[in-house]
Amino acid sequence: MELTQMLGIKYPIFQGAMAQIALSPLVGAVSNAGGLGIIGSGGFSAERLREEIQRTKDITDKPFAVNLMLMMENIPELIDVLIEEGIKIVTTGAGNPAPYMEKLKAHGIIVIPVVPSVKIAMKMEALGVDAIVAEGTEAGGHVGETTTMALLPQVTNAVSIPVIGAGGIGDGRGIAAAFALGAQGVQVGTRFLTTVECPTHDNFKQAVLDADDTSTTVTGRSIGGPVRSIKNKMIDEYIKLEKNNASRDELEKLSLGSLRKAVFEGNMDEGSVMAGQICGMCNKLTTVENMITSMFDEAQVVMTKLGQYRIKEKIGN
Ligand code: TUI
Repeated sequence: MELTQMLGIKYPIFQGAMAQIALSPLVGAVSNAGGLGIIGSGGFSAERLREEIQRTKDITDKPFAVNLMLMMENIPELIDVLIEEGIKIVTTGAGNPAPYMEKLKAHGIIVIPVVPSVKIAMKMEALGVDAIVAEGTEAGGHVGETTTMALLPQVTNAVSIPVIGAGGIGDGRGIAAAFALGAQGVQVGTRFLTTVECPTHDNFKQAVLDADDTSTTVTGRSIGGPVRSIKNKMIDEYIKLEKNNASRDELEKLSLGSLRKAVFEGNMDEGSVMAGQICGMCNKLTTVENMITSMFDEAQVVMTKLGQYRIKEKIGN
């Protein structure tokens, strides 16, 4: 079945479930525009998740999903809430959803994990998930090692369920490229940071608008939690600590609460400004609807042009 049909959406685009950012204003706008809005529940209590689901329902009557950040300790409580609220699509990140599969499937929930490698993609397919988001290291936040360009064709070869490409996709060319590599859809995070509806502090949006292709870096590898974010004073200090073999405690002390500092307080020196490498191309503030429709319009133009490309003429044959 087509991915769009399976999920009841118009455009095969997921909005990345960015922690503290993917809240009802953004999620509702994406679903209203025909994409799949996804609530990021990272850092939420059960009651906070319920509130955000209800707020989203006030904005849209279209399908939307909830993402479970599996490093959280209260996943069972969050699952009870999303079942009670009638959520039908769940994406997962940063871990293995195996312990929760039986319950989610028993409630008819579509489960779509985000994976960073072929090995984990195959493990997820064997677990009975419905589709997979294959996320390359270009993405923001918690990332794997493999690039989207290398990951997507290998994952689409390895599994027979639908694959959604993620990491470094920010315009119609990126969508066309993901399709060329075998994906049925895309997940986009960073490009949504420069939309009117994105509920971050203006300083956060400005940092993404101002960033270039080399503005991000990955920290946290030394403690097994690699995270991509825009370089700033906090990241410089983090890198120094990592070079000096600082303990997990020291590193966590520096990054504790730093995402909230950036997202809500607009503190661009001490905050964690998670964003993907495509931030260098996110230099215009647009509405969510405009962004989604123009991305797919552009993808269609690119794909038509490529369809007319005659390789044999180019090589004089
Ligand atoms: O999860 C993400 N991106 C995230 S989560 C996040 S919240 C956070 N905040 C502060 C520090 C660290 C995290 C920010 N960004 N993307 C999806 C993703 N999932 N990337 C990689 C994975 C992943 C990794 C290992 C998925 C599965 C996995 O292992 C599964 C297994 O079988 O062990």
